Amino acid sequence: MLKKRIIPCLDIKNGRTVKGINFVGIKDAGDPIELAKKYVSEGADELVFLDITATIEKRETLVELVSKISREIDIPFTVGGGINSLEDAAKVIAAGADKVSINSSAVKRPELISEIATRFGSQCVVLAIDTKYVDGDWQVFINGGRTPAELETIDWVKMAVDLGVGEILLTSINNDGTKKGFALDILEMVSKSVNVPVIASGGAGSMEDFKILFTKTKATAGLAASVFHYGEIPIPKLKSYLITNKIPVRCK
Ligand code: 0VR
Repeated sequence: MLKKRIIPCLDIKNGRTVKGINFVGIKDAGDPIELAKKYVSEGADELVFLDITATIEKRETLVELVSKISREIDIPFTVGGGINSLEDAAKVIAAGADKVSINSSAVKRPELISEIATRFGSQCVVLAIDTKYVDGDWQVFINGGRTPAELETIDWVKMAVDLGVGEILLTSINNDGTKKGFALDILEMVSKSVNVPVIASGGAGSMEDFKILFTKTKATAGLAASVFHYGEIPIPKLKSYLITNKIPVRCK
């Protein structure tokens, strides 16, 4: 079985790592470069950097910070936030990102997925989807979780894979920051319906949440922010726990 990946996420606002709950109540969570170095030393499998204000403030992703972090790490590095064009993607990749994550811009212009995949390969294109359970359905939201896209999550996932996306990063807004566990139902539906890797995001609160994620869904990676930034779950301890529970992960 493919080894499962443990991925810390650095949500960035004004050059600092931040964290909130349900995408609001954003608080400082530390220096992104120090956190990136810590996660590499602890054995994180990948790192995700998400400039959460880029789309709203229409600012380009912080290329400078991307370049600094990419010099400090030797694990796959995905960068998202405010990537609105092939040119934005090229800039971020030139600065050291291995993959780009696109969210609002892909909903507004789906052909951007194919443009980046054609230029850099599908393995470079991560589609970030922020999903919220509303009126009995998992709906896609854009612009930092503020605007409903009038799109069902499962439909959008299938469309994106047909357009050449290489990986899905699915964040549940309902679960974000709550530490109540991942949104298993939508993650199971999505990971069963596509043949690209699905990264689960939003709600991780315990080591057991990761075990349940990997046993109940086909998600190939568990992403977390709160529990890692606040030191509640050390990555080495999580990986030993998963191995004890017969879940394959890479160990340093
Ligand atoms: P935890 O639940 O703390 O592990 O958070 C995982 C994940 O939800 C966050 O890293 C991040 O994707 C939340 N995203 C956004 C945002 C948070 C605030 C504002 C905007 C966004 O656009 O993704």
